[in-house]
Amino acid sequence: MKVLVTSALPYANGPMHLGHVRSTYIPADIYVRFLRSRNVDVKYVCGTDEHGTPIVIRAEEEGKTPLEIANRYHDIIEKELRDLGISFDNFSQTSRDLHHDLTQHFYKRIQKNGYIYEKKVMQLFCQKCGRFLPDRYVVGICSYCGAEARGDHCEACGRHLNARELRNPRCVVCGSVPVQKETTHYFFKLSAFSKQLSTYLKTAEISQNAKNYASRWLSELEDWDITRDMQWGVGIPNTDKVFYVWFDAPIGYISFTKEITDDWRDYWSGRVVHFIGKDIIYHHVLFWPAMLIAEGEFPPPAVVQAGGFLTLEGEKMSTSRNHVVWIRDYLNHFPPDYLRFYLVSAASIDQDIDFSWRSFADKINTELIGNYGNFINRVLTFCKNHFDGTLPAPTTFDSRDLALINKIGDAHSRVTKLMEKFDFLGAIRELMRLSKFGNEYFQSKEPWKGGGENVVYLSVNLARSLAVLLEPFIPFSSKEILKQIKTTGGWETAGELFLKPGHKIGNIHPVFRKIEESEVEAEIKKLKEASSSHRTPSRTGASTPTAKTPSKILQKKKMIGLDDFEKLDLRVAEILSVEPHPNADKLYVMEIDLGGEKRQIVAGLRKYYKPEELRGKRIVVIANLKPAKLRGVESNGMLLAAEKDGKLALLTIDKPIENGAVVG
Ligand code: B3M
Ligand code: ZN
Repeated sequence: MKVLVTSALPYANGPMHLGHVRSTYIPADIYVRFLRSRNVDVKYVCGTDEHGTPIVIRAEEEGKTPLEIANRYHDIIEKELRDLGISFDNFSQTSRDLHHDLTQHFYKRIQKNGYIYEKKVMQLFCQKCGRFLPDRYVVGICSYCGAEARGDHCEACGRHLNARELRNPRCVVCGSVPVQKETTHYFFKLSAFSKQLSTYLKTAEISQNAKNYASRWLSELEDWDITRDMQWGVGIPNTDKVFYVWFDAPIGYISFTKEITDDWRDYWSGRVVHFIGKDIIYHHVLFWPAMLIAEGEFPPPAVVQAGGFLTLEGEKMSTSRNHVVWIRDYLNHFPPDYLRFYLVSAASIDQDIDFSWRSFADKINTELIGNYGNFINRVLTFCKNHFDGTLPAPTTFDSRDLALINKIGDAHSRVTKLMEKFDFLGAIRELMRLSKFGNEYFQSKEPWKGGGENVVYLSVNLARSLAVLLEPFIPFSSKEILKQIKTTGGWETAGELFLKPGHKIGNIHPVFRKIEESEVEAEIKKLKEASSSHRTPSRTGASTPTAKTPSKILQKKKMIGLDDFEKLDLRVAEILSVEPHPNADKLYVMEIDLGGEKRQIVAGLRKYYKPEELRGKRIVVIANLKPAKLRGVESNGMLLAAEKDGKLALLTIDKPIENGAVVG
């Protein structure tokens, strides 16, 4: 049976960071390497998702074409992922002709089968920019949960949104309030599939988190607007519009297969396995299977595995605050296998986990190196030094030898079953237990006291088995260890004593290096510096640390006495007027009343508030801050605001009190 594995297509609008790789690329690659090692006929495809508003917005910001941006990030992302050992058979692009042709073919078949209809709709239109505002061109408040959301999706409640469902919408480019304008759109009849999707959810191998999430939506499936009034994307035949990026992107899974093999239809009629992040479950277990059923040529995907999220040092990752670890930076300092090992062995893939440099170093130093690396090293060194690198013929096995032989066979079959069930955490734990058993065996047999034929013969075989079974997880070091042992891989041979007496091992040297405490400290420092220098340049008090618990706050800023606090002259002020800053598009120039005294302050609020929302607001300001010029305009004080994850809220006064009242 042919197997086709995919990872979600990264948007080609920026480099990769740690959060991207954990949920989809590393698990998919582990699975694919496992299948290849078992000689399964598997292809692994992926590529950059190059349509949609994120790329266009980035292109506009940089004065480039969307294709230039897409090509640039396609190359960067591919290199980063391949350097991490992600072994795609194809890493393509959705901007290619083949993909456009296949998308249109798909659409025509879905239409012919009666699942597309046309409808006049009202869409948000920015009069200042002179264009419709699809998806990420607009931001506002999610009408379901009240959080700040983009036009197509609310991250807080996970809903797929229509931009018109946003309260208080604004154009992301110019900040204007859009108007509504009529346009004709094409809709996909998703609502016609609730029965089939309900059966699908019950029968397919879908990770439990995805099943639970998707089942909730089955009874409220709405038809899906697949049209966008913009230029960049796959053209809808006979119109001047393009498909919504989420219509064409999953078709990429098929077009990228078609690009590399004439047997693409067989792969798509075989077992298709999708690895995704948990934020795109809706698209993969509802939209996409329905599209496939509607198109009619291929069955819906057999497997969908949704990975959890990663936080970094206890906080949500944020590219805007630069609270991230970029893959390139990571690779400049540490081996790819360390990251792969850590991300898989920290928790099961469907769980959210926290990446901290300290726990990373601990896990690598104690488990990967202290246990496994140590076993490999001592066994191969002993074989080299005492048996001239040649496997001796064993003598009669005693009970400990036999226990080891059994362990190798048992672990092999257990790990195989766990891998088949996508339980990579279970598999790696099993392998670490086997390695630990190997260390204990070697130690207890004391081969340095003489004899040692059985120990060396069995231990070098175990070293090989471990390297073969760990290859999907840590391919670079496995390759090196297998080279040192002078042998090859092959999953099925890892449960036996594959190496025979007389086998000569090659040159040896330690494969792993310890992570030093100084490296951990340097990384933590780098992260702190990067995120503090990237905070929004504003006088809003936005650099207040955001953390969940008081103890975390205390970790970030040193303790102060009351006298330090009393140096601040905090006052209630009223905002009288708000004007855009003449030279800075993030700033407002505001006039405030401090109880008889009027002042001018400059604040970076433009992204978050409209002038009319600010006028008349009663806020808290630091009144004794030395005046400073911000982009040429003097600011006489600083207002207080709270910021977290790109959201910002002003501190306001909850009861009437005079302007100028002291806050303390
Ligand atoms: N481009 C990236 C994401 O939302 C999006 C995935 C497409 S998969 C077909 O994670
Ligand atoms: Zn606009």
